[in-house]
Amino acid sequence: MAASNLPLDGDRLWADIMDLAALTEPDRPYTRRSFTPLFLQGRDLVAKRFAEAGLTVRIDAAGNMIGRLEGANPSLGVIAVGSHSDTVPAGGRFDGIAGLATALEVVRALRDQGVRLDHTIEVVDFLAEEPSEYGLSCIGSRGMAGVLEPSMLEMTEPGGETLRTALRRVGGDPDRLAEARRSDIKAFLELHIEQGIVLESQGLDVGIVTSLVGIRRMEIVFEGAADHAGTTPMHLRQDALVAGARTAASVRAIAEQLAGEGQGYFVATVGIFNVEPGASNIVPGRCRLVIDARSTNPVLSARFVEAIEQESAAHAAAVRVRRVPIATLSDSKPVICDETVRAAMHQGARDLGLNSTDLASGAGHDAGFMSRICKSAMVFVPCKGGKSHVPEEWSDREQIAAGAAVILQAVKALDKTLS
Ligand code: HGY
Ligand code: MN
Ligand code: MN
Repeated sequence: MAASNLPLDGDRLWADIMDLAALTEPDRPYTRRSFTPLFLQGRDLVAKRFAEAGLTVRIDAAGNMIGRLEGANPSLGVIAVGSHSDTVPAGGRFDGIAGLATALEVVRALRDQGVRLDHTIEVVDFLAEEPSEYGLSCIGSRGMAGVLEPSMLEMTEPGGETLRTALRRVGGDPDRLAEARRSDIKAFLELHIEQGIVLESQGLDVGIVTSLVGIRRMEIVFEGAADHAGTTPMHLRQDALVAGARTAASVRAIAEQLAGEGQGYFVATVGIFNVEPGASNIVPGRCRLVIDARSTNPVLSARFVEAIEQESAAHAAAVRVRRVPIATLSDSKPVICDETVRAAMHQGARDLGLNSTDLASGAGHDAGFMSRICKSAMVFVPCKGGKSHVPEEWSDREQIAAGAAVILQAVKALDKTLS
């Protein structure tokens, strides 16, 4: 559908996305990691756009930036729309940002049409949706859902700063996290690029998300003995990297087996693999890996954890290194998206003459944590080649505008039906 026929300004929406994309580490596009000065620059830009759109702007105790426009009947509570402005390292311009810009455009379009909702509307830039340097993802939406636990605040980034300190740096307040938990939000809607190939390959305009996978992130550390690479005979080595590499191979093998059983979606990845001291002529004394395992079926996840426990211990013993007890960095359960919000999204697509389909999400999103406190659902738009978390990530202006219009239609409909 041409963006010109849509009830919002697709060019204005696109400009917000491109303006944020310009705020990247120059040598590693597109990178705007949470908690960094660049991230805060991005927030300043977004806060300005929020204010220009007539929103009052605040940072809640969990570090979320929230733009708010009171409704005609504030006692009805809040309809929230949003996503995240942080990126993965060398990621794309649309993951999170397209959803945040959409939320802002919804508010502007309502204003342009002279529509004042009965519900209050809030636009939310959730803090650190991507796995942060502290090891935790969805920090802000966990906070809004009341599950950002005190123990998580003690997680540290490689330089030793705690999440507690970092949260203060971005305007949050770790001592008042209880205030971040919301009970007045009636519905949450999020637009996101699909980060997969279904919509593009089937020529579909939007996907209405049915469920989100559960995600478990585990850290495994092997401690051996650093030694001279030239003078240490093979049988005397305690090479931590060998245990780590064999464990990474086990992750792949176990995941392929579980995925092939037809008992539900299962994937697992080793995306972080550190070796110390990290010199060509030193036998590695320490190896750290982080596993990201995802499934729609908790039984498969539990079987994966059990198998990795056993195989990583065996790999450590085989090369006489110690495996530190496996640390669970995070463990989010699978989420079923709300039927009422999904129906409003499908109806919005039909009203706009767009074709929509139901679609499960293999990616995690803030909408997952928001489902703990309100009716929550998502609209996916196609992304080129299904690629995401890479600089080539792309979605067309018209595709994003169409998805944003579905969100707009759904917000207007829910404003009437939720009350
Ligand atoms: O990793 C994810 O699933 C999301 O893109 N943060
Ligand atoms: Mn992402
Ligand atoms: Mn995202």
